[in-house]
Amino acid sequence: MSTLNFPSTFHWGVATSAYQIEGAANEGGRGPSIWDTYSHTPGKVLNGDTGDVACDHYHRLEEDLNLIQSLGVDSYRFSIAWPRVQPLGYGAWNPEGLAFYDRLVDGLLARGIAPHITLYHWDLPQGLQDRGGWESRETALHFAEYARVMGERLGDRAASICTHNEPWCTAVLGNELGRFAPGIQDQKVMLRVAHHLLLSHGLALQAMRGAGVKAPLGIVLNQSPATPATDSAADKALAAKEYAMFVRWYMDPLFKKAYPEGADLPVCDVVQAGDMDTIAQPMDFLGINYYTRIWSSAATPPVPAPNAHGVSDMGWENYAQGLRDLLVQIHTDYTLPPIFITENGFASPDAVVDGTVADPRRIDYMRTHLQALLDAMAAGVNVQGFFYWSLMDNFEWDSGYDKRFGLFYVDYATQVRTAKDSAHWYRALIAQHRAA
Ligand code: IFM
Repeated sequence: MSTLNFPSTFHWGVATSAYQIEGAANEGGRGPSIWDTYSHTPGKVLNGDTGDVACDHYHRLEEDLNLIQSLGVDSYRFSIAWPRVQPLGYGAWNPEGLAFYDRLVDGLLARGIAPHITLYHWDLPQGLQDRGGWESRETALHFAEYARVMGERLGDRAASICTHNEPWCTAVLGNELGRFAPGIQDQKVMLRVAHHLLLSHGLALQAMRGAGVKAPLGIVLNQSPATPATDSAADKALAAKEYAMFVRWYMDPLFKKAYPEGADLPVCDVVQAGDMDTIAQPMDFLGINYYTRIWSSAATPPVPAPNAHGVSDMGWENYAQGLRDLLVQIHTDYTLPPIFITENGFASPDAVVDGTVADPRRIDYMRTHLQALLDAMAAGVNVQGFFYWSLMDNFEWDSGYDKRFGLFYVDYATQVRTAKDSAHWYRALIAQHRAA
């Protein structure tokens, strides 16, 4: 541990999202989201799991704030459930929902923890999906209004506000592959959704800045470098294409005002004059979520990834070097604001034995990824903080409760949280940096 020497100004945090932990799906005036609809559709989520109860965080707020504090982190990243504060996504606001996030933010501040807010972590109000969802330009306009209201309400107390978490997942997993809500399988819809997500980000930044919101504003993207499986021209071309579809499709509009060449995607038919200028608003920070790399093999059958450091319970290769490579690549390709690693984490089939949870592979994953982060910083990348995903085990989307990413084990039958060995390790690491 002592070899991980981060600057004293570095921020340490943990991350969650609303639908994955809050529960109380039908309480406190919350409206339905697309994830309520999707998870209640038979066959969509493993074991028929839903976020109805999840970690019951809505009712256990104080206990969970104490858990966060017990780690010694200075930062907590969470998302606001749009349908909890505005049940339909347009029209009336819900005072009870707004009050919940006031309590969350104030509870963090009272414990000396900086609130990092995500406005959209995939739980679109069903009322907006019924009007076309992100395929409709109207949704981007509603999002900007939602951002303005939340910015005015919480912006004075937030350490940062991010518009979207991982728009690639919303667009591709939700609207092209149909694996996530709303479960659409249509590439044209995916392209419209991706564009409206980016547009809504730009409109939201304009709206918040116009309203005088002082909190730093940005977006969170999931990114991976793409490694060609061999030196063949076909594998190299595939890697370039996959990187363009996954990373550049979002980065180029945000930082270069254009969609990239080489992504092998049809022209998006909803781009209007001025949109690319709107999207490319200056940002105060960029959040990067990193889990693994893309392994690009054009062969049939594909050349398997080496997986020298094993795979997580998600089947994702443990490849820490990819974090360094990715950061150095985007630092070279774009003029970037300060970066936060807004998610990085490892799923393993944990179990409580005699009151403890041994998770050495998660600790190894964290240690090697933090070392890779230091390597990127040594190469000149401006990274200001790290958020482990996730504070506690939670609803892992189409995998339901089957996958455990948490530093705290959650027994869903009793809602008892148990610190895993990784929680103790992270706490010690942070304490060591504070002491130094
Ligand atoms: O649980 C998710 C999170 O909601 C978004 N980023 C990836 C995590 C692990 O799959």
